[in-house]
Amino acid sequence: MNANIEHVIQGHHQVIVIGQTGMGKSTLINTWLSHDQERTYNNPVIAIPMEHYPTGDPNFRNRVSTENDPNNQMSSQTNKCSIYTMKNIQVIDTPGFADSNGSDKDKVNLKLIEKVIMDRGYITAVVLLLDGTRNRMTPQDQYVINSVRGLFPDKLLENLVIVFTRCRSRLSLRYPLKDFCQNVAVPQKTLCLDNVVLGTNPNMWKGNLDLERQLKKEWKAAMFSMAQLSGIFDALAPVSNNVFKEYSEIRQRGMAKIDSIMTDIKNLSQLKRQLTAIIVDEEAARLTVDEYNKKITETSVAKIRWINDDSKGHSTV
Ligand SMILES: Nc1nc2c(ncn2[C@@H]2O[C@H](COP(=O)(O)OP(=O)(O)OP(=O)(O)O)[C@@H](O)[C@H]2O)c(=O)[nH]1
Ligand SMILES: [Mg+2]
Repeated sequence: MNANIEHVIQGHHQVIVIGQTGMGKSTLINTWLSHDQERTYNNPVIAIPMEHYPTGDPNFRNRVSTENDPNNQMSSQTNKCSIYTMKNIQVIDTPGFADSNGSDKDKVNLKLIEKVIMDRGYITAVVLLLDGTRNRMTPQDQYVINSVRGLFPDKLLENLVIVFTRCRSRLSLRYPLKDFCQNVAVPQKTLCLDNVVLGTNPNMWKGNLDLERQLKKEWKAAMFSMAQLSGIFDALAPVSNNVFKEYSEIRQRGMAKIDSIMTDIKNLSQLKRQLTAIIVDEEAARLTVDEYNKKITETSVAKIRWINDDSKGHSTV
């Protein structure tokens, strides 16, 4: 435990779960709570309502969650940070990045995540969810990664844990982890999890012995992953929100500098536009003068010719 953080509750970890929308954050938390409560596949904890389990159990929630309609898969299901309590872990569910509601919504969500970290006092780890079946970083992944880098100080990224969802084991892991380590941070731990049980309609398997046998296996694998996940945090030093505050201030100062540079650039562009307009005017004026001079010359020539025509005997003109 970090001695600088006075308000760390001994042995109590605070973990924030982040990731692109639809990556499985809420499903992971329900599975995690089920592991904590030693539940079976046919009696899971549903703290966060989901498509096939629309009724949430409020006993596991520290704060009122405002999940959207679980049947609407088009928009982010989680639009608020909610805290769920286990025996020695508090886990914070967050709204998904690259939200299908648009980037303005993302900015609001980033503020929500920032606020919840400030309010919590310290964070033990960041659990980032990525789709383990993807064999390359998508632009949306890149967007999530940039957001994570922008939001979290390096100190917090030292306590990064990646859960690869839709991926039962390392054998099916396709994600370019090397790229991730080079571009973002080296995670403390990576885990694979294919959370199919809570994603399947119970009406589909209830009473079907063969399917139930398969689900039991899937559940066992998921519970194993959850045990591994819960065991990671004791080895990590929690990061105080002071680090976050400092980083936030540095970021704000940086943003203010960028703003001022942008204003300078804007003023310079305006100046350039004005100069261009002056040059164009000047060229137009010069053209007019040139045209005028040309006209005068042509007129003079015409006049000279006229003199020439009427002055027989002159040889010079
Ligand atoms: N096959 C499979 N499906 C999953 C897994 N995790 C989640 N899903 C499904 O993916 C969908 C979205 O899961 P959620 O847990 O709501 O995702 P989320 O990250 O909380 O999404 P937002 O709240 O919108 O940010 C659901 O239909 C889940 O059943 C997984 O590991 N494997
Ligand atoms: Mg969610």
